[in-house]
Amino acid sequence: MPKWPDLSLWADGIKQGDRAYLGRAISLIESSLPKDQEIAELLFEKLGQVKKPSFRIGITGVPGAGKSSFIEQMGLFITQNLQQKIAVLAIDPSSPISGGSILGDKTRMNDLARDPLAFIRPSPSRGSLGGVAQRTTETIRLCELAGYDYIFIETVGIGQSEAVVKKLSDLLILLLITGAGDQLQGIKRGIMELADLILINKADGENLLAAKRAVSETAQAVRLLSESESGWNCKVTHCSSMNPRDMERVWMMIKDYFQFILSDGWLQKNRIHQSHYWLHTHLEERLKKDLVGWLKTKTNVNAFIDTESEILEPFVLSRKLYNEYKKDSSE
Ligand SMILES: Nc1nc2c(ncn2[C@@H]2O[C@H](COP(=O)(O)OP(=O)(O)OP(=O)(O)O)[C@@H](O)[C@H]2O)c(=O)[nH]1
Ligand SMILES: [Mg+2]
Repeated sequence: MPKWPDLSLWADGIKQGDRAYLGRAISLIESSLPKDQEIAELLFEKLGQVKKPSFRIGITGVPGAGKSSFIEQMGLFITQNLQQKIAVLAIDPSSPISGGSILGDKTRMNDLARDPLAFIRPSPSRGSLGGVAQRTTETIRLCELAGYDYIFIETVGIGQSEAVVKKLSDLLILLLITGAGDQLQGIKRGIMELADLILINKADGENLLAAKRAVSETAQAVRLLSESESGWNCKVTHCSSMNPRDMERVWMMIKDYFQFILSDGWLQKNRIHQSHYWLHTHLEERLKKDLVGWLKTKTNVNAFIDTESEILEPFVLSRKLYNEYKKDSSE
């Protein structure tokens, strides 16, 4: 990466939809080097506001539920039938080392990756869930500035990332498969409350009947849940990524949902809520970094702990240290 890139060139490239510039800008965002962060901030200033409306779709479900396959087929449906652009991102809270399986061996989204209207970005490979998700908010914005109409965000791993992806998306789709085991029931309930659309997936071949049965059971369970903030009633249907007709049918449901949240103003309202949430998260992160950095410079902290005759309550000790930190920062 050049020391100080020509940001006007980068900004123009991104706005013209140049995927190479987009990729480079995302790497900049994901970098934890202070210098890169500074450049990224300047780049955002140059880029200005997103002009084109976009839709953000989170996809969650147990490992192997068929998320990547669904995104690929739905993505191809959108690019081929609607000639609109789609970007695919991933959130991976679970494996900072291996990264997500969005580009795993099983499903590389080969066909979609070759589509000039699609952009696929593997999951960020580093950091905490909060940190990764924060970068994802900026990555989404970059994709929108580059003119992508639909942004798909695939979660990798289950149990931690759904609440975060909910905060990143306008629509959350949950993929379930029949016979996935009862141990998931507890988790499922919590996630079902967040979902706007539930797909009983892999509804093909011998599995079709069982999937259709699961649709009515799940629809009953959903009716018992409390009403969503948007006022939308979660819909349940069966789906197979191997069946192009299912893509069309599910697409119509996605469209209905967006029409609903656009007409009652929820899309905008929710995005404002989400921005507030991420603003707070960014501020907390900055403060935390600052405080942790300060603590590292305080070689006497351990001595401070050791010299106390009694072990101090962490609560009390943290207050003492925090006061000292505030005193140091105001000097
Ligand atoms: N029969 C059938 N198989 C499917 C369908 N969708 C996906 N699969 C298969 O299920 C396996 C997992 O699919 P993926 O799309 O990788 O699932 P995923 O949820 O993205 O998996 P992870 O990212 O590893 O959590 C692959 O072998 C797919 O070929 C479907 O609609 N029907
Ligand atoms: Mg996947």
